[in-house]
Amino acid sequence: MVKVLGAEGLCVEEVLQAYDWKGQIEKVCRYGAGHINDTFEVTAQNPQEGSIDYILQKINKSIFKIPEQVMENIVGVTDFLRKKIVERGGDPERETLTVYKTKDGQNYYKDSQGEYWRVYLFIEDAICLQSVEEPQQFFESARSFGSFMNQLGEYPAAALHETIPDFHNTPVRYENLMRAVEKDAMGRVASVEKELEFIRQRKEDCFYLVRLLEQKELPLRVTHNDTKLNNIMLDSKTQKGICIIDLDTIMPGLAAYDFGDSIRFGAATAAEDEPDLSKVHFDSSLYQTYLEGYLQGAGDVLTRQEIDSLPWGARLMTLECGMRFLTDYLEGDHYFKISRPEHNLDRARTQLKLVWEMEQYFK
Ligand code: ADP
Ligand code: GN1
Ligand code: MG
Repeated sequence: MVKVLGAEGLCVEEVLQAYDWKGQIEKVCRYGAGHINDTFEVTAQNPQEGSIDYILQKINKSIFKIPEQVMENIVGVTDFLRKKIVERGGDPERETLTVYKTKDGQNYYKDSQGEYWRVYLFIEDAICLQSVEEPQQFFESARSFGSFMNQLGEYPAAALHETIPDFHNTPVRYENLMRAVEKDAMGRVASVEKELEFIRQRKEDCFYLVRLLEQKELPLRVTHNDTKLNNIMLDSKTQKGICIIDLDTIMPGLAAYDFGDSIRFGAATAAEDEPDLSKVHFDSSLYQTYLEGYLQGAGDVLTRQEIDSLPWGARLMTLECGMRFLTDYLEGDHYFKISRPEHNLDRARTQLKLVWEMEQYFK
């Protein structure tokens, strides 16, 4: 009997049948700290090899409207990376995600409820951090994200589907928030006037990067777009970046988006959802550490203007994420997973506090 934990109402048993596992399935357990998909660790027992793990994920199709396109992007990019890893003598099963195919040779399984599932090989002997423990870890993650963008420089960007339109279009995120304020679906607007005022004062800032893009001052690149620290695995022994995961939002974007999103999450003294704001500060020393690692990893591809845009990436990705959390709070928490009533509000507040401190630092 397979032990299944945290999958009430989902067709896990049916999904398990769709795959040829390399052993007897023992356990399926909810896993990780992602805000979007439903992630499970599947443990199989093999008489020769012992325990073998897999990652099983139900794709969030209310967010990723065309899951087939998400999978096409992921398979395209990981196939491309796999070739490069093999050429340099690396281990492709640890250094990029491997989509494990169904019995029918498909990259995903659509269950009888219409939900989309995928399986990845589990990246073994690696850690996934929720916060920086040692600056060196942040440096290594920066190097990996920088070199990820560098390697994808030759990837045909036109082949990528836009899995979430306007994902990092900060003015659009601002407008979405204003629409949520107008609707006030949950009657929560009155309690967040202070936060809204802070954001309204920064309306003009929201346009900074999109304008430079429009004016062709900044080039579009193939970017990850969700570069927080728990979307990279570090080798348990060497602590070096081994594999970049969560490839759902790989799309054309700006280097400043990837850089900024890492800073927003990693260069902070407290968790993204810390309710006690007195604990939340921007850590400028971690910022400098990340900058150094990112520039090293990106190599010589970044233009002068791109390098100059990185601090704006940090400010705007943080402001944007704060606006997204606040929008979700006002709309009734339908986007980000929450585990307490004011979770999204706490998240929004940490982001806005970080923005304010970044502004003082980058003045
Ligand atoms: P979400 O989109 O919900 O953030 P992720 O793809 O980031 O989902 O996965 C959630 C978590 O699961 C990650 O933060 C990581 O801890 C773990 N994870 C995902 N893929 C793998 C993998 N191939 N090997 C090991 N752990 C993984
Ligand atoms: C989500 O999927 P996850 O948890 O890695 C979100 C990011 C946000 C982040 C905030 C597809 O990332 O954009 O920055 O939460 N991903 C999506 O923690 O919306
Ligand atoms: Mg994730």
